[in-house]
Amino acid sequence: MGIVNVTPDSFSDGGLCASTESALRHAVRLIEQGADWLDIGGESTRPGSMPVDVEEELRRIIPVVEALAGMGVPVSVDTTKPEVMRAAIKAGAAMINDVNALRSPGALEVVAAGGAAACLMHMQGEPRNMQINPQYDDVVAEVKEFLQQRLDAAQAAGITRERLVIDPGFGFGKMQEHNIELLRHLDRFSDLGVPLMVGLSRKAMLGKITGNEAADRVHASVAAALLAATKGAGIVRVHDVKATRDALAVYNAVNG
Ligand code: 9MG
Repeated sequence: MGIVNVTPDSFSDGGLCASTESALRHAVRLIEQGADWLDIGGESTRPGSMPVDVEEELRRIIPVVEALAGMGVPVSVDTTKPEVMRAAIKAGAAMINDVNALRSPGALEVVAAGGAAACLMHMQGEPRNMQINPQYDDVVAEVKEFLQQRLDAAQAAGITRERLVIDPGFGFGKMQEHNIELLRHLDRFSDLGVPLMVGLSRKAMLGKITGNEAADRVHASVAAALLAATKGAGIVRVHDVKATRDALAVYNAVNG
């Protein structure tokens, strides 16, 4: 899944696709490089970021979603707001990627009625405060328990299991030791019985390991995506599609 942030302030590519035209140019490049999905976002979720209002988020993403869906590209929309989810599904989005796991009032109902798929991600806190002292006794067990509860809530609201994906939410209310522990034990999420998505691309976790700035984390990101794939991730959300595709091709040639 290739990332298209239609924002002025995302952590590793802020401003790259701030207009509809530049977002579409970038999106087409990612498809040519082998992305199966594009994830379109109009609000940054980086630590410390502030929310944008519904109108601004719609203004940023809807023209991009309409154009890509019109070309037959599978589009996911990264949003936590039910109003944006509804408009995105109407514009052709096939999946809602919600870092808040459809916890906003009305979100479950909008996705259930719209017939889209949903990625339910774990986050402790919210982007503006999530990195202030996050705490866990057993991070893997607690993240799993949360995701199981959200899967149950989604199904109770009428979103069938085949439409659901889970994500442990690397960097969302987690210290370095929590991120490492989650990646080490990623295979334990497979017993939740739905596809697993991960986002590790260019994240601070990789900067802490390598000492590199965000723009210089491509190699670490590819290594992390590959490691995640070997531990059961079926969808990797990445900035660097070509490099990730090549690494996965080598892996798949050997492991089928
Ligand atoms: C929007 N966004 C940023 N990081 C993410 C991650 O790790 N997973 C998902 N599902 N979305 C993310």
